[in-house]
Amino acid sequence: MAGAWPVQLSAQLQLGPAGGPSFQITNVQARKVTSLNGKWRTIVDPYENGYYDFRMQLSREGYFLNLKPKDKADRVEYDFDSSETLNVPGDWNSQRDSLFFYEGTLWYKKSFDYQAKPGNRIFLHFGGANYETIVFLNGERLGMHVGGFTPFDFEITGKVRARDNFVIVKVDNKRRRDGVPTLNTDWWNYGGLTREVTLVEVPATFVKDYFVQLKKGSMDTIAGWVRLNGAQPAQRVTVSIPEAHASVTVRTNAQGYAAFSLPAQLTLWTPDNPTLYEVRVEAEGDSVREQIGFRTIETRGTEILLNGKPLFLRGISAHEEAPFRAGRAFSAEDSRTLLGWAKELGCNFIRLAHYPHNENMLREADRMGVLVWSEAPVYWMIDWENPETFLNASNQLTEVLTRDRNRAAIILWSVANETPITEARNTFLKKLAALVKAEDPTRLTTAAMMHHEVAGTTEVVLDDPLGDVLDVLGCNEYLGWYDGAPEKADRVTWKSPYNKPLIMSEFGADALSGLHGDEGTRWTEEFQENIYHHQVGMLNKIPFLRGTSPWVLMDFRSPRRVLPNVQDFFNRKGLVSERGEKKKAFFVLQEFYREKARQ
Ligand code: GCB
Repeated sequence: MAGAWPVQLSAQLQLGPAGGPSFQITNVQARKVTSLNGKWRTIVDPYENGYYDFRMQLSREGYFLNLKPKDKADRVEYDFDSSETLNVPGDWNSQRDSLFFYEGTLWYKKSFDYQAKPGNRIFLHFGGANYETIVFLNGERLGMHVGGFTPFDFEITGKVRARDNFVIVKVDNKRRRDGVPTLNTDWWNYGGLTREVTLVEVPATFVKDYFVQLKKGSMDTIAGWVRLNGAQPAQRVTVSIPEAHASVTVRTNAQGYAAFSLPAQLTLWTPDNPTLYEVRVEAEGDSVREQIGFRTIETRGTEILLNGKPLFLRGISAHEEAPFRAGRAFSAEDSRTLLGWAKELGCNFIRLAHYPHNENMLREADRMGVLVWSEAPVYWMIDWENPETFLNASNQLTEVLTRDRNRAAIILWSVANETPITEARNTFLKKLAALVKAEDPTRLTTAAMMHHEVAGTTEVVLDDPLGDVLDVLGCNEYLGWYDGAPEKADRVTWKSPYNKPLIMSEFGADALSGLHGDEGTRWTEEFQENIYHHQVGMLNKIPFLRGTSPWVLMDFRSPRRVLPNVQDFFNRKGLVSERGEKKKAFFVLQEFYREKARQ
């Protein structure tokens, strides 16, 4: 193919899993943004023909070039502009029947004009794309991101034109053994540009990031920091909370960083009274505002204390699955529906399994007063020995921490779910937990771990060595479903060598909404209801139990769930069906939580 070759071949072939950029603008919605949501042209490319040639070298006719025939004899074997469209944000699987099971590469293209204010900087922002994303603007490669659930940005200052820009995105959701998550999960591997895409325009030096939360152990002092990015990193920056008559001015250093401390008399954020304050961060040439809540969270022995008071976490686990239309959830409305059901259950807490959910969810949780467990997609079997896999996991965790560290709702960072106890895994997860603590000393760490029975006794023990470094123990158990009969729960006694609070992070049973029978008939609502009755009896007897988040709020799609006429590719452990119907067990949990709230 003749003509200018706009990209370097060698730079193209970065195939490693941990190519994520560290650059991330926070609180994007408070900036000057232009949405690129809507219909994008798409090409399905299972053989990656738009990327590699027949020698597996970067193709010189790649789709990222958006070639057009130069004359009537010219051969170009693709055409975005007459290809089918998909909506962004949105997974591809639920939008087109032929993509239902698709796992591979799909190309997206969008054209746009853009007039930037001279001197300003422009970024192309992705709220999330699953799983590996390579982004091109006007034929030039901007970079790659790995990980399906966290935001990323590419600077396009000086690259974006007033007219006829085309952004082309290669999204590949093939599962990988060394990926995070890895090959096997129990949820649908929804692919594509699953979250919003925007252009963000900021001043030459701008407020990139800040941490504004109560100082650990204090209820009247905010301790935080601000980070500027740009050519003039040293500036005066004022952080203020007008409603609380609190303000402090600091000077950022040559790296654009300044720490600050700010005394403030605040009404603390609680689930019953989720007070948010407008916080302003004003540098010399840029300012950002955000609604932020303030609360403390700590443990004392087996207690969890919110604002110094013991608390029971009346929770529920949830996937990022869209109510009523099955697919990846992404909107504020989706979040409000899911959190609304949780509130109806009597919840003050939600476990957002098994990966970072979209930002709307966290913002709505802040507003609606629902405490949050946020989780890294380190699930089941990960390539524990692989340093690239560790980098990948820590990168994804850092990205979600960066996005959400000002959300009062988040009290727990979970590093993993149901991972096997081995030396390599212990090292991997202890390192991840340490990273979280270093990044965010104000919140608690946890993980959903496993338990075991002591032979010849009725004792069930949670003694995973990971518990040593975590603040709160999480445990998944399926007594009555995968593990014995429902009555087994009546007999067991729970033990743990740790003087730490326990959250029963999962228990439950499948039931097809509307399927009825006696309580001994599997898949019926009555079977599920019965398991919940036995669970409640058992949970009430665990002295160090400080929370529950049963599995799961709503039925969700999973390729592992194949039983015809019952599962039909849905995990049916929801207390609510994907059509919003409440099952009988919903009301058992609701009653348990009413009782807990009364205590
Ligand atoms: C688990 C997993 C969860 C599954 C659930 C189940 O332990 O953590 O992701 O969906 O069990 O339904 O088997």
